[in-house]
Amino acid sequence: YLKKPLTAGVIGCPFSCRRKSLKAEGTGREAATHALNAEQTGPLELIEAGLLGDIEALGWKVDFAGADNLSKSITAEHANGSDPDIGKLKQPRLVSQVNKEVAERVYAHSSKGELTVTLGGDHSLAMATVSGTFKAHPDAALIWVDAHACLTTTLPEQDINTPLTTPSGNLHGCPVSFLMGLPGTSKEEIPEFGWIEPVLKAERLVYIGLRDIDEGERKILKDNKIKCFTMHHVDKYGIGKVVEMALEHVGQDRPIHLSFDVDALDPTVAPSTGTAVRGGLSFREGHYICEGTIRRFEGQVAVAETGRLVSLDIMEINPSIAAMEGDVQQTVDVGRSLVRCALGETLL
Ligand code: EXY
Ligand code: MN
Ligand code: MN
Ligand code: MN
Repeated sequence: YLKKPLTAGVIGCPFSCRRKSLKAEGTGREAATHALNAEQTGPLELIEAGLLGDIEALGWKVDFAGADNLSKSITAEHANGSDPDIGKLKQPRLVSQVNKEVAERVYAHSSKGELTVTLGGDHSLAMATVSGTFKAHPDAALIWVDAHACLTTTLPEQDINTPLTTPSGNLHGCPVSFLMGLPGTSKEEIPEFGWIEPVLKAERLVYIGLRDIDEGERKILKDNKIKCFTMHHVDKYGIGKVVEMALEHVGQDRPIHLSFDVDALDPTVAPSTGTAVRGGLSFREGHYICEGTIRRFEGQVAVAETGRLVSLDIMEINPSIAAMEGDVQQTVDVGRSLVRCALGETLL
């Protein structure tokens, strides 16, 4: 699926779906974390820490157009507040426009046979990365590594949308619903997201790391028979078996899109993230998932057979969260090493 010489198409996407004025709205830690400029420095920190050099050192070429601040340019258009909520959805037009732009960039890299590496920014960006990747690889499978299912949606009742099943209305909790075209996300119900095609079938999706699931999401997971390996299964079977079963479930011979939310990792491993949940993946369990999604490379990566991993998202690194000295550095370093493992560092 990847053209030689193996090339990583890197997209820095400094974006947060959360309202800029959140700080004014709340006082708790949650309110203090997701200010609009919060995740925006995530990609910049990864690049400045040396991620591109990491990738080149593994024998990959890098195609990187710069971590420009997408949301600043588009936010300006909504500076006059012409982006009222839809149901409980916050900043829907901003989130939709940023994602539409990023989807085009992801498709541009993926259609050139590059492994697209998208650096978030928050997980609402998966509306872009999955749309762009699956347009280039319609037979792809999606491995969603996260503490959260990101499956909330609006539930149409009579002729009005009831508020989102999500307690927060934040679009970082909704991308999978839109990508699956679940009830409440159609062009007729939410035209602002009309550009998103329902490219994701339930049998092509598998979750690893879930441990914080809303009531509405639990119902959707069950009704759609979506395969989930929660932290219970990781404990029960071990990560090696879980990755094997996950790949078995979605099909061993299709391209893989790995969407990795660093909050899937235990907060002691990746502390600088906006919606941390205790009891997550260990450092090695997280890295094993990245290693497991690519074929074993013959010798040096540069002469490797074409890999199966075609798209990788590293999402929800939030450098504005630093409860302890060193948290940001630790989380950024984890992001870099996950990318290195996904590109074959530990497969000799
Ligand atoms: N389900 C909760 C909500 O919708 O607000 C929490 C979502 C967190 C989503 C983060 C990105 O993974
Ligand atoms: Mn977020
Ligand atoms: Mn997520
Ligand atoms: Mn999450």
